[in-house]
Amino acid sequence: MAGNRTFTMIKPDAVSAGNTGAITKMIEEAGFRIVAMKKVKLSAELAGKFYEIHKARPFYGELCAYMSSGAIVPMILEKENAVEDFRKLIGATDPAKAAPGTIRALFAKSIDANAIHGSDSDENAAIEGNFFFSQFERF
Ligand code: 3AN
Repeated sequence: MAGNRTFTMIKPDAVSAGNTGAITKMIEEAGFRIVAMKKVKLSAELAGKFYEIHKARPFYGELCAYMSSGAIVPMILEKENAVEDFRKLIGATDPAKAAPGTIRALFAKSIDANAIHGSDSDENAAIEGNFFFSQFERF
């Protein structure tokens, strides 16, 4: 059975462009409830830990440098079929391939500065949510 929670982060390009509010509005209007949310800046070391599963990929170093270059807004979200529905709302990793109307099509600058993250499985959603939020930060 599909889970009802996913994890997201609004990435540095979208936060610094002032799109946090517009993106959060789209998320809520799509029927997701915000369970937890904050604004933080990762160190390169913490970004490296978060993206450890991508360690072998050629863009790992760049990705960690990018994700620690500015503030991000991590959130835990709730909705039926959350992981799959949220991946649809954000669109493809490469904004040039993202469907019209998706968050990445509207706000992403490039394949690395792509505005937003969405967990790819229930298991990773739980791991990623636990990385950023304690039990006292979920409502
Ligand atoms: P998604 O975030 O859509 O699940 P993944 O898991 O393939 O995409 O990649 C994780 C992150 O790594 C992406 N959000 C993106 O920022 C970055 N990334 C993916 N592919 C590339 C690439 N070819 N060049 C640079 N960065 C990439």
